[in-house]
Amino acid sequence: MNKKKDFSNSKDYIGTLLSDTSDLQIYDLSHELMSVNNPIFGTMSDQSREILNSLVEYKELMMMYKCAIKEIKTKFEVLNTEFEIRYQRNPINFIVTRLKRTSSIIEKMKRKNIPFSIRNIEEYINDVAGVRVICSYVDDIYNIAKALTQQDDIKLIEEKDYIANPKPNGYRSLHLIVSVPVYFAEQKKNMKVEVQIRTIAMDSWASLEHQLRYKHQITDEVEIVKQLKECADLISEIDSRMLDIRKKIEENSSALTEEEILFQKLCKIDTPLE
Ligand code: 0O2
Repeated sequence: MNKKKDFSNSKDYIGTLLSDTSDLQIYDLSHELMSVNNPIFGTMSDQSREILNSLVEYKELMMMYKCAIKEIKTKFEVLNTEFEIRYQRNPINFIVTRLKRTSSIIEKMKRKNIPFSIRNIEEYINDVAGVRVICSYVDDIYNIAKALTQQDDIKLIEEKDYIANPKPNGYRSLHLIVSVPVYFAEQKKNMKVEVQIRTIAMDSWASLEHQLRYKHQITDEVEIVKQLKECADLISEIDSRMLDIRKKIEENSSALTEEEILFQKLCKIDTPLE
């Protein structure tokens, strides 16, 4: 519930703003401050007003990215449910989503020499909204990516195939930048989402390697980097062998008669849908 506060003087206002930076509160405060009936409105400098306006815009943009994440996540969940019934197995093991932290957005913009503004975030930072999809097998990655990008409300902006072309450190993953329309109460907005699709093994490798990137002054770093690269190559080998084995199992089951296949499908129909 929104609590009304007494902001009879501007120091209280700024103090509250700085000491309590919960998202919702900044949003409430900023809106309240902007209201023409608020006595403080007239006493504010143009600069303060501009800062607060930007805060409101920033929070609104993040809300929109959150909604875009929900749209993309739902699309993958729908595909997973369909594949489960159609092919009797789940191509997706799990999905993780994240909204990029403000500090990471600022850091990335600094690194790329992009001035910080709401418009520049939307235009140049493609991974504010992130959806990571973890699959069992390498062919699932491409099947699920194709099933998403061929949907007529999805626009593929960029594709980076780090599975076909791994990074020198061994990083493997399929990256897509897509745009998805999100319908709000008064507008439709096309929002960019970064989708990373990879196998369970590629994902556990990336998590370990990610730790290395954020730890500074590690002794034996050269050796660790070398070992990680070796692990990445082994993982790639294992992923491809596992896929071969699954295909062999499927080939064997395709020797079943039509009646046997129908019976298997009937058994599967009883599986409760989540
Ligand atoms: P975080 O913490 O995941 O947000 P671009 O966005 O195209 O301008 P960028 O960011 O280099 O440039 O794009 P790329 O190569 O597609 O990488 C984006 C994300 O992929 C990274 O986000 C990581 O999540 C992941 N990634 C890329 N390379 C590696 C790697 O070598 N190791 C690991 N563990 N992850 C990697 P962020 O912003 O770096 O970080």
